Amino acid sequence: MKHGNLLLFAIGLALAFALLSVFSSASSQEQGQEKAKPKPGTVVDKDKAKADVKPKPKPTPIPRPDLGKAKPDSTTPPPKLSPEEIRKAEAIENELLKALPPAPQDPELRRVILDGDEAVTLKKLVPVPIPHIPKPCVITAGDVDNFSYNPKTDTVTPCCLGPGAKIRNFDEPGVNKLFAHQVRIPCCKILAIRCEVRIRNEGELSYNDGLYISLPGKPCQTVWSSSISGMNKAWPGAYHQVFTLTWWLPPAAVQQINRYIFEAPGCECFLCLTSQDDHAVDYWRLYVYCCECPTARPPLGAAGTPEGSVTK
Ligand SMILES: [Ca+2]
Ligand SMILES: [Ca+2]
Ligand SMILES: [Ca+2]
Repeated sequence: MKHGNLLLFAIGLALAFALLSVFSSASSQEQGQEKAKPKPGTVVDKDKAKADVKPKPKPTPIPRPDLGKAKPDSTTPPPKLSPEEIRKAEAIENELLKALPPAPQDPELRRVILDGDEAVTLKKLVPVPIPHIPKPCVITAGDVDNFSYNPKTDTVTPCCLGPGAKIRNFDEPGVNKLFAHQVRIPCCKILAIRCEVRIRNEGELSYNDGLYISLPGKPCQTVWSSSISGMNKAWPGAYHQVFTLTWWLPPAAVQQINRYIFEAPGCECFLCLTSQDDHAVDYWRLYVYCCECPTARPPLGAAGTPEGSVTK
């Protein structure tokens, strides 16, 4: 009996196996993949699982934007430039930079004093001891709105640019444009100025971009300038990466601004905030620390108050 049962079982098993083989050979590749699926609870060999997944179709290459007409969005990778395109872009930049007032040669006017503790920095920057830290006059130019661009409202008041300059408004995307905007500053003796600007890398040759602060006039006089990479080693970072730069103007620059304020007719005082050329500008903000000692002139300009802000 036992042998008989065993024989029947063996025949059954052989038949089942034969049927299964026939079924398997006729099955599709998809079924094969399904068969390879691990049972619930088993450990998945991730590499093997990856190898089994159908390769994704190659993405269609993104057309390279025309120089100066780039309108990238945050999902587009930075366009990789060929050596020839780099040469072209450099030529465009060199032409563009001719519209800017010359950068100061004096190393004291090119110093970068990065933002630090307010009291400690003021103590270092102000030549005479101050009894207490005065409240700064805050001047905001442009809307603090994370680069929300509206061509009707984000317009700049251009300053210190030569004829034919390609001008960029606040929040305006794209490359090869100069940002230049005039702000009113308080008519006071200034102790120190802390600056803040929020910018976004727009690609192309953004690594060589720079910032300038000039005194309006004929000609304009640049009282401070720096390359952006000299202010933040992470610049330009990833395409469309946003940077908020904060720094103090060196005493030599403040001295020049004070001389200008002292001579400004009618106590009408302005600074020209400029930057070039492959980054968008969300806003600029200046914290102007006025000396509270009495002067013959009004302590503050009409548009600047410690609480308020002006855009022009
Ligand atoms: Ca805006
Ligand atoms: Ca550039
Ligand atoms: Ca803005």
